[in-house]
Order: sequence, then C-alpha cells, then structure tokens
Amino acid sequence: MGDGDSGVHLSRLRDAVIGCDLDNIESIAVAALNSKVDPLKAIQEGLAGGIRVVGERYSKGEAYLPELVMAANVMKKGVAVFEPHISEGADRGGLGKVVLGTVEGDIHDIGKSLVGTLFGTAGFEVIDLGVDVANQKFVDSTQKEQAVILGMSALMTTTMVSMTDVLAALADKGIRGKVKVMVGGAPTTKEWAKEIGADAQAGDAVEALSLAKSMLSKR
Ligand code: B1M
Repeated sequence: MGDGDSGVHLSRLRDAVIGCDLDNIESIAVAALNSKVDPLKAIQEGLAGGIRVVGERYSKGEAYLPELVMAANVMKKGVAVFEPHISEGADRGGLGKVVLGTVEGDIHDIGKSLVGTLFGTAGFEVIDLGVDVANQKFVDSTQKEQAVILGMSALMTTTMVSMTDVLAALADKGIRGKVKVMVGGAPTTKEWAKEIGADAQAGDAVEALSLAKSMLSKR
C-alpha cells in the first residue's frame, strides 16, 4: 500500500478518537488492517495521534473529562483490533520475565499495555501488575519472579516520583543490581531516568523493546 493510502486510514483512526466515534472505530480499524496498514503504526500514529489532540484540548479547558474518558474508550476499542496482529514471531517467554505496571496513584494504562504487548510478542514473559501499583508490589514481584526487567509507566508529573521510591526500595532489598529498570510515560525523560538511577527510559513502545534487548545483551 502506498503512503498516501496509509495516510487516509491513519487520519480516519485519529479522527475517530477525536470525534469519540465508539460506534464506527471497529470498522475503521478493520478497514485499515485489510488495507495492510502496519498495526503498530495504526496505534502509534493513528489512534494515539487522536488521543494526544484530545489531551491537549483537555489541558486547555477546551474539552472536559467525559470526552477524555470517551476518547480513551474509543482508543482502547481500536487497539484491541490491532493488538493481535502485532507479532515479531519470536519464541514466547524465552527472553526472560518482565514485571510491568503503572505506578501508584496513576490509572493510565493504554501506553503501558502497548509496551507489554510488544515485549510479549518479542519473546519476553510479561507479568503485568496493572495500574496504581503499590511501590512495594513492584519490588516484591521483581524478586519473586526473578525478573530481568522491571518496567514502570507514569503519565503524570505527580505520580512519576514513585519511581524514585521503588528504586530505593530495590536497593534496600539488595536486588537493585539483579534487574534492569526501565521507566516510561509522557512526563518521563532520559535526563530524569539518569537522575533517579534507572537504566533506561523509552519514549515509545518500539524504543522500549529495542532498549530492553540491547540492555540485556550487554549484561
Ligand atoms: Co489523563 N492525563 N487523567 N486520562 N490523560 C494526561 C496524562 C494529561 C497529561 C492530560 C492533560 O492534562 N494534558 C494529564 C496529566 C497532567 C500531569 O502530568 N499532572 C492527565 C490528567 C490530569 C488526568 C486526571 C487527573 C483527570 C481527572 O480526573 N481530573 C485523571 C487521572 C486519574 C489517575 O490516574 N489517578 C486522568 C484520567 C484519564 C482517563 C481515564 C480519562 C484516560 C486514561 C484511560 C486509560 O489509560 N485507561 C486519560 C487519558 C487517555 C489521557 C491522555 C489524553 C492520553 C494518554 C494515552 O493513553 N496516550 C493524556 C495526555 C497525553 O499523554 N498527551 C492524559 C496514548 C498512549 C499510547 O501513549 O501513554 O504516552 P502513552 O504511552 C506511550 C509512551 O509514553 C511510552 O510508550 C507508549 C506507547 O508508545 N510508554 C512507555 C508509556 N509507558 C511506558 C513504559 C516504558 C516505556 C515506554 O517502560 C516501562
């Protein structure tokens, strides 16, 4: 498919999220799949492009919470169509365990789940702790599962600080050196990750996977 055609599908996906079009998102997503639009691109550039617009409107007071909730539901319905088609075809679970979750006080899970999907299809065994995960739970699960990577997601400036506490708790328990810690989510940056002593920060799910693989190959 030419870039032009793909662009039409990506804008339809974006517009469906912006327009909170819950009734039509499935058929729009299926049409994109049938036209061979890359499922990951459809999520990251189509659906996520739309949710970013709604998020910006919300922060300017041009959209209200019910609209944000509705747009997120549309996004999730769209993601559900594409997710089964994201596959690297690698051997499942063979790369080790990844404990993943959204930090305490934070219920945003769309990006975190996308990261989990990608890790799963690439051959990691993903233990997704969900959202609003207590700091101690991250630490306990990392130890219990003997995870090779602990991944924490935060979407708010007010919740990303929990990552610092988890890193400190890992050190207290004597297991900081046994696991690579990756952080991500819109407010996080590479500088922040370095400052708090995390091993990596990723701006999107694709980067997360490539950093995970390169971190482990250097162990
Ligand atoms: Co909320 N929200 N929200 N929200 N929301 C933000 C984050 C906000 C920036 C919107 C804004 O004001 N512009 C703002 C936070 C401001 C701040 O920093 N303080 C905000 C707010 C304020 C809130 C509430 C407080 C609103 C309220 O109740 N008054 C509330 C918070 C509740 C809580 O958590 N306690 C709230 C609620 C919600 C909804 C429920 C409506 C919904 C979430 C639905 C859900 O997740 N199930 C929602 C949404 C959708 C958003 C925005 C619009 C979009 C987030 C999203 O899903 N993006 C968001 C604005 C924005 O981010 N621009 C916003 C799409 C997703 C694919 O991208 O999550 O960035 P993202 O994930 C990417 C990368 O970041 C990266 O890879 C992902 C895939 O490529 N990544 C990782 C993410 N995690 C990673 C982990 C990694 C590596 C990479 O390693 C482990």
